[in-house]
Amino acid sequence: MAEEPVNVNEFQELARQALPKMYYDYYTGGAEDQHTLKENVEAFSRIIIRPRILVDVSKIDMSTTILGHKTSAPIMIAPTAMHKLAHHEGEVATARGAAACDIIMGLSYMSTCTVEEVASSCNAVRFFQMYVYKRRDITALMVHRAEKNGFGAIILTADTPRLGRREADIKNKMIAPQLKNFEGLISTEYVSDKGSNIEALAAVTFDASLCWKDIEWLKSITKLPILIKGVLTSEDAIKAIEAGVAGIIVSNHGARQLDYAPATISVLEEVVHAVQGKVPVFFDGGVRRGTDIFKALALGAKAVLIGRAVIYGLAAKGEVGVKQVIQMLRDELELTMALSGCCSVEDITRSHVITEKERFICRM
Ligand code: HOC
Repeated sequence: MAEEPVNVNEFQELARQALPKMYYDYYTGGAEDQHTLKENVEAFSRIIIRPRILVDVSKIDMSTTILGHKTSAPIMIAPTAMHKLAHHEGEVATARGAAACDIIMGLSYMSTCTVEEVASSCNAVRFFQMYVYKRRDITALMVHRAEKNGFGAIILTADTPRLGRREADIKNKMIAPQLKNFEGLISTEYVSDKGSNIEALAAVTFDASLCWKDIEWLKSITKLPILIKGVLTSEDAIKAIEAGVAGIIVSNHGARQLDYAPATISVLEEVVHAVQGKVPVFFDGGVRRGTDIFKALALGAKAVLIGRAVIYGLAAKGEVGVKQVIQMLRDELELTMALSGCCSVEDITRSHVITEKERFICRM
């Protein structure tokens, strides 16, 4: 029997073995030179943890509250597209994994199971990720379906006026299936002779004219709290607060949009400072270890969203793999907290990490 994976990187290898190359490349790939893709992961390794000793860590509580929902850990499943490309049970398996671990799942607009199927599959707390389509009637319908099916928040992905250039998808002629949420509304089996059909589909559906004033429109059609995903600067963080969002997600879309955008962990603190505690700041990008989660929390994130790692678990073992990946990251976070002298997430403070910039200043 093959050895059990002991970390996320080993799950990635299992996913590579399990998936057709086209789908593995779709999930793992980043934009253009993939500079930001590498940086998202490597920037974590330049942040050092400052542990404290002789603290009673015999009991560790990782639980936290996210927009009023109690969760077992400051970890959420990031919304990622088309889970049935990874596993035949798709987002239903992911949601069940989230429910078993008592964490929140972000469901993608571009899911391969419908919002209704996911909602009726388990009792996971779910947030609904969306794009704004040129067809506002379809966008509004999707928001209402999410509301009706008990989703707890809307995550507006705001960094995608166009799809980033993912060269592996172009070479592989990546094809998206008919996306279940849009069946009977629009065909997503859009064919392009340019290579990847997902790029072509995004071009015909996503509203590239979307801007800050449109948050007002979104607020007018839903009572759900709105999180804005894709913030990388203090300027946009301030605009997001002015627009009245309930939270901010620092994200570069898994480095799949603008190459040479900053590694998310390198700009988290800038955003946290700009927000001044007015709304929670969440984080995604490059998380592979519990130590990464600890670093993001120390730099001010309320919780961390996990994207690719969950897909690797799903591709390798379905619902069980999702559970194992989350459990693995929770265990690693718990160990990091114990070895750093933190009994609860509130105990993790800015003084528990030192960034590369600070080390550089110390040396001067
Ligand atoms: C079919 C259009 O967030 C990604 C996803 C968005 C995909 C658009 C799919 O691949 O980054």
